[in-house]
Amino acid sequence: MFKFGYVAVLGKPNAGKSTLINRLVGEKVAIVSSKPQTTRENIVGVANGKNFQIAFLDTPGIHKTSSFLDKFMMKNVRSAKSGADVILYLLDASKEVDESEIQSIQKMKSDGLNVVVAKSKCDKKNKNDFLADIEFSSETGENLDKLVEIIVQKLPKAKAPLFAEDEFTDKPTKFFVAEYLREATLKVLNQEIPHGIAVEIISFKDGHVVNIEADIVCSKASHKGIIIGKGGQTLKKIGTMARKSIEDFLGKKSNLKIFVKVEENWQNNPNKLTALGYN
Ligand SMILES: Nc1nc2c(ncn2[C@@H]2O[C@H](COP(=O)(O)OP(=O)(O)O)[C@@H](O)[C@H]2O)c(=O)[nH]1
Ligand SMILES: [Mg+2]
Repeated sequence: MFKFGYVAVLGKPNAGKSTLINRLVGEKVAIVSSKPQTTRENIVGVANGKNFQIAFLDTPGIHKTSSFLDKFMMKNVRSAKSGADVILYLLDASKEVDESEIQSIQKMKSDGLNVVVAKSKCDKKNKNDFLADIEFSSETGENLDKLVEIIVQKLPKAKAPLFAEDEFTDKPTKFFVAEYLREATLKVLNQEIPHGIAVEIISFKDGHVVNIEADIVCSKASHKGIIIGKGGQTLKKIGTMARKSIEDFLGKKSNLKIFVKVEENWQNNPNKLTALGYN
C-alpha cells in the first residue's frame, strides 16, 4: 500500500525544523542558521521511501507579528496548517516547555488536526518534560527512522507519488540562489542586522557558467557599511560562502556580483515585499 501526504512542520523559531527537513529530503532545501526566523516562507521538501512519499512543508517559526513581513510569515504558517494531512510539531528538547505552545498543540488536536509532537535535538541535555510522541536528533540521526514511521502511519493512502523522483522541491532555482546568499549573510553577520536583510536576484544568466547579480537589501544606512566591512572584507566573505553553496547546488561554476542597497523599512513596504516575493 502506497502513502502520500503533506506534512507541515511547525514549531518555534530555532526548533530545528529546517535541519530536520534537509536531513530527511537529503538535499538542502531550507537554509539553516542559529538565528531565529531564518525561514521566511513555506518551502516544500520531498522525501521518498519504498512505500511512501512525504511532502514536508517547512514553515517560518511561530512568532509574534509586528511588521508586514511578520504577517506574511505567519500567513505562511496558517496556510501550511490548513493544507496539511499531518502536523509535525517540534519542541526543542534543550529548552523548557512554553505553556502557550502546549495550549496551541492542544487546540490543534481539539480542532481535529492530525498532530505528531516530536522533541528535537535529543542529543542535547533534556530540559523539556513534555511527553512527546517521539524524540529525535537531526544531528546524530537518532530515531529519524522511527519518526518517519510514525508520520507514514498517519498519511492517507495514495495510488502513486505526486512528485517525480528527482523533484525534491517546488521552488525555482532562483529562489535557492537568493536563499543561499541570505544564508551566507546571516552566518557572516552577527545579531540584529539579519532580520533586516533580504536578497533580490537582479539577473540570472545560465550558461557554461552562471552569471548572477544580486542585491542585498538592508533597512538602515548604518547596516550597509557593516555588510560591506572594512575594505569590502565582510562582503567578500559573504560572497565566497554564498558562491560555494550556489555552485554545490547548481553543479557548475558561477560569477556572483553583489550590491548592497538601503531600502528603509522595506519590511513594511508592500511594493518592495512584492518585488522580493514575500506576498
Ligand atoms: N544539537 C543539535 N542542534 C540542532 C539539531 N537540529 C538543529 N539544530 C541547530 O538548531 C539551530 C536552528 O535550526 P533550524 O533548522 O534553522 O531551526 P528552524 O528555525 O526551526 O528551522 C541551528 O543552529 C541548527 O544547527 C539537532 O538535532 N541537534
Ligand atoms: Mg527554518
